[in-house]
Amino acid sequence: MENKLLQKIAECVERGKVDIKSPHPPDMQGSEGADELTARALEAGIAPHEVLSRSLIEGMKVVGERFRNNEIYLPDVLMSARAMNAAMEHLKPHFTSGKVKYKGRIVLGTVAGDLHDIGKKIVGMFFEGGGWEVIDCGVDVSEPKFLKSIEEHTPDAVGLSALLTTTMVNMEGIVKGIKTRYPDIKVIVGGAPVTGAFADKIGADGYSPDPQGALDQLIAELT
Ligand code: B1M
Repeated sequence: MENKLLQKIAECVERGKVDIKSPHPPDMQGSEGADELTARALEAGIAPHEVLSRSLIEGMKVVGERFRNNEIYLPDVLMSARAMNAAMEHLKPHFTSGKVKYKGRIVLGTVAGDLHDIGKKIVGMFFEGGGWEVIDCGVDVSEPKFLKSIEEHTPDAVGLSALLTTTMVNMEGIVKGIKTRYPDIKVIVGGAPVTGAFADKIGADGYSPDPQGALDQLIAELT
């Protein structure tokens, strides 16, 4: 029953089925979507981490492969992103600790030119779950925007995300700008095309391919 439910949620992400009211895709009209099924999975006691990794991330992997192979197009990918976001709304409270005293503060953003925000939001959820205060600057965040947010919020760390090979190069200027003005602030980078070697080359303090690794690295850097 658990596997079946998780499989159904993954299918909703793959097909872009947001909720029961959503008319897309036509052959799934009237059936529950990522929204309702995720709520049901949590009610049934399935761990939020399981839903995230086995349904949402797995479903999105399939979407990426189909998009790369020209089997689906941008509007389909957008519907999948909506379905994933609807599911994530249910998971979010389970990842946040609810602690009043934060362990640290991080400014997060997807770098200039890049509109992908799902992975960055998940990173934010892990940090909140780890007791950090997260200031999410959103997507398409330029160096001046990061600097303004740092000035305003005085974080311990900044996290940069990029999903495109054409935008990860924008990380270099942003990292340099931050490190020049705020040498003590730790800067960590991530996102599918980013590698440890690239992070070293651009002068970032840390890199992780996944959210938990980013959290662990920052804790190690700051203690
Ligand atoms: Co785009 N897209 N997209 N897209 N999209 C990719 C990234 C792509 C790989 C698809 C493909 O071709 N197979 C490809 C990039 C190729 C490349 O550069 N190598 C691509 C392309 C080409 C494009 C456009 C250029 C398409 C076009 O217009 N022709 C365009 C660019 C728009 C722009 O940004 N300027 C575009 C647009 C979009 C949508 C808007 C439709 C939508 C985004 C919606 C949204 O985010 N709200 C979208 C989506 C959904 C994808 C795919 C299918 C899924 C991305 C995703 O959300 N993955 C993606 C293919 C894929 O990745 N399979 C693709 C799920 C998410 C949980 O994983 O984001 O990797 P991810 O995050 C992970 C880790 O990377 C890591 O942790 C996260 C959780 O596990 N991580 C960090 C991320 N940030 C981190 C930071 C850290 C640490 C870890 O520390 C700070």
